Amino acid sequence: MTAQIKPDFDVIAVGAGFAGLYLLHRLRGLGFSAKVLESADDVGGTWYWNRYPGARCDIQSIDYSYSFDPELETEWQWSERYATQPEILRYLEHVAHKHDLRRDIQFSTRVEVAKWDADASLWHIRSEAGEEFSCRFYVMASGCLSQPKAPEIEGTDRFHGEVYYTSSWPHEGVDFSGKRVAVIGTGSSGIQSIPLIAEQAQALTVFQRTANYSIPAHNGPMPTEKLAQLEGDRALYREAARWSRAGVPIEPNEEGAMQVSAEERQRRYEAMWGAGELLGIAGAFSDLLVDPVSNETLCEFVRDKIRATVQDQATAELLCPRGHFIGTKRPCLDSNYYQTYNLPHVRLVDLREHPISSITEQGIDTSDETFEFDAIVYATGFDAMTGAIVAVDIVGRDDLSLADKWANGPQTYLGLMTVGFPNFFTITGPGSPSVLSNMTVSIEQHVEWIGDCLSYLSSNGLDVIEPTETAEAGWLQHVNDCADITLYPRADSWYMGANVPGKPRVFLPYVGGVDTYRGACDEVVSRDYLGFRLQGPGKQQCNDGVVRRIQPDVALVLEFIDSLALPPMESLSVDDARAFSIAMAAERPAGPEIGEIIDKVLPGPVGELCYRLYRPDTPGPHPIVAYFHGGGWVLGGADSDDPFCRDLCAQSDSIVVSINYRHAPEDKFPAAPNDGFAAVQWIADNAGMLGGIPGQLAVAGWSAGANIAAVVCQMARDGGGPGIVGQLLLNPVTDCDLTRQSYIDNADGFVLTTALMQWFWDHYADSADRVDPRASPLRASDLSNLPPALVVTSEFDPLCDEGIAYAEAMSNAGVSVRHISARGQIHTSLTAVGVVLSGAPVRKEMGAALLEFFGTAPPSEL
Ligand code: N01
Repeated sequence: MTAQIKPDFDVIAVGAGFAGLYLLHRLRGLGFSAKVLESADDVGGTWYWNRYPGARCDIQSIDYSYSFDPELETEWQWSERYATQPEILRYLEHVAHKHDLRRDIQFSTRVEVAKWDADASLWHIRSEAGEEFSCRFYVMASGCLSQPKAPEIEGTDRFHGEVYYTSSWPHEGVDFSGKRVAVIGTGSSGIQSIPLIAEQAQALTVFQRTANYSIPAHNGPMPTEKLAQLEGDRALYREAARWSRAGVPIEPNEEGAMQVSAEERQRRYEAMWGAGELLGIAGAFSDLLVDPVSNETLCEFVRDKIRATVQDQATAELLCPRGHFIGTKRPCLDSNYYQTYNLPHVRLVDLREHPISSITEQGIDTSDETFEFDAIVYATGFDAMTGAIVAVDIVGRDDLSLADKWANGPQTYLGLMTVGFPNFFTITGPGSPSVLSNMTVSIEQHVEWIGDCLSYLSSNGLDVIEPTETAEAGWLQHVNDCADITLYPRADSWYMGANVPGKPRVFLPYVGGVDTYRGACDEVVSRDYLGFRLQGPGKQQCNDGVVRRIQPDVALVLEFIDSLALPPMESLSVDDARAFSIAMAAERPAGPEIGEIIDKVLPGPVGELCYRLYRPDTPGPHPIVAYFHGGGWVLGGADSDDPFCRDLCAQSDSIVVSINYRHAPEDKFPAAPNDGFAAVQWIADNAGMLGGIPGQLAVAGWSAGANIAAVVCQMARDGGGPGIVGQLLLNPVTDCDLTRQSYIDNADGFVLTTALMQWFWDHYADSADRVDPRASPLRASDLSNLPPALVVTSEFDPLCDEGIAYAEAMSNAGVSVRHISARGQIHTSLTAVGVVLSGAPVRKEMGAALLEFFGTAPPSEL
């Protein structure tokens, strides 16, 4: 495909808000010809349209500012901590004027169709008025919250009074003095406007469908401390924002809400309430957006504040949000919102109890009341993130329409591009941090990435770029992986598309963080535009692949471990390695509460063996799982696997007996399997005494422990018992061959390294012994008649291939085997209970498999 025809412009962008303005400036600077098409008659985007009373930013003004122009930084002074809409609009007008941007913006022009011309490698754009343009690259800089959603209320066109939408407020303003006013909707727009409308109106009735969490803004002059921080070193401050979690430089909190006392929690929440920072809400503790119990503590704190503010307790209760976790619908920042309900002329109507049946000529009818109004204000929100994009009929390769492609939810690579639509970019598109971040920081990042990309193409004789299917599917998976470990998907929010009837329910933005996201975008570039197909006259290049394959929480653990700059375990003495692993284990969350934990001893082949018994809190007797801990036959003990054993006990409603077999190098092979076999025999013989059900015995193990569990099954088969109903093998060591592909692919960087595995084997077994099936169970000449097995392998584990090989070999020998391949997990992550949340579904499946071994159906809540 070659570009023969010269288009009207290198780039056409839709929208003259924060994104379009900077894009235009940036592209000009890079030498591209660019045109912005804007439906309004001036610049401003969202700040042009949303002129309702009380409209302000809710990220502090100095953060909600461009950083690309150092001069602008000092010449523009914000008058308030949270700037009003008129001031932000003046700011954007100033930027447009200063950089002479208006000359390349065509106003009052709504784009209707954009069509890719594959033969000419360019986009044809048509406006509503029928005007046509062509361009090489087409960019939607149309904003995430710019396509108003229809109110979806019966009879909206019948009302004879005044009608206003917060999303397109009259420029001349509205005087509500002496009027009876209705406001429908209590999201950010409603919550910001209600106090000011109440100041004017003779009577105000607020129709609330879902109560929202809001905290006071404590607006005022710019805080001097914050200003000093910025002015101390502007470049440093802005760079810190670029590499922060949400686009504002705030130190992340590493502590969970339940890790501190109730008094300390209250103190932190009071501080958060006093600070008036939207990002401070979820930032009060590290786990508020992932842990329901922690989150509920903050929900209740806010409800108490509402009860303390609103005098009428019935109204206060209606204003108390329920049914969604704080932060999972976008929370609000307000000025006197709850106080407004103490005014005698303000009334709240709960639409859950009294739904609107119709808008009438005179007002609003609910299921049991008729209201008359002079004006109705709709603050009913937007078709967020995708609405404005698919509002244009965008047609890509092979006549593919974007609306069709995204019918089941948007698919993008990095939230920047989408397969089938070459040379088409979205700024802050779905799948990027966008609405979960300080928009200005995310906008600047996208503009700069796109500018750099176009420069790269032009300087390399390339003119077409499009992501690959692999890269896009991988990114979508990553976006979902990030969302799935949070509470976000549980809420009916616009983040989930749930506010628009018929819109697919998918999590739209990227919740992995601005910093992580920027890292991914940079990495894509540094790896020769990984996941993009680039073409030019007579040439093309493509380094296909997926930029983020590790589960996001596993990646955080790896980052943390990296930051400790530890010496490799295999460089330590055995004693030091043991001391280190004990110290690491002490830092973890404890795991779930269960009925009882007992430490005792049982007779081993050459002396007593310690065991730890975990009993569920349900009435017994229970089946028993004999468990063998991991640690390469050298490290570990009951403590090392304690959280995982608790979890296994809770998930499987079974007694777990964790056996502390003898360790190498003091006791080399075959001490461990001999101990394991003896212990399992003893447990089978003493099941009743342990509170177990005789005959209901399974074995389980992780890593070297799974090796012992597998070997015990073979020994029990060959030794005539005891009967074992199932084997759960998590990342098992099954063979001494360290040359399999997974040893090469995952040799380093995922905690268990190939070198460390070599170290374990060297301590455990002499070369001649390693091929013994009691060390390498995969080498057994007969794998038939073994208990049913669940084999779990982790994608980024040197042991992955030998686990799969064992599962296949058993299956080929007629054993009933299920294999779970844990995507994005490493050797140590599935046992990291309470840390690696993405492992929870696999842990649940392990519990369910044990129940199945015991012939018990998994409880429905599992
Ligand atoms: O819209 P929303 P918004 N009958 O969707 C209700 C940004 N923003 O314009 O929750 C009755 O949040 C709906 O009820 P429910 C910010 O990101 C920023 O307020 O669907 N009620 C909800 O209460 C924000 O999140 C600022 O049950 C109906 C409300 O209308 C986003 O824009 C300021 C209804 C809509 O709330 C959107 O905010 C303003 C119906 N048929 C906005 N349909 C800043 O401060 C909808 N509702 C920067």
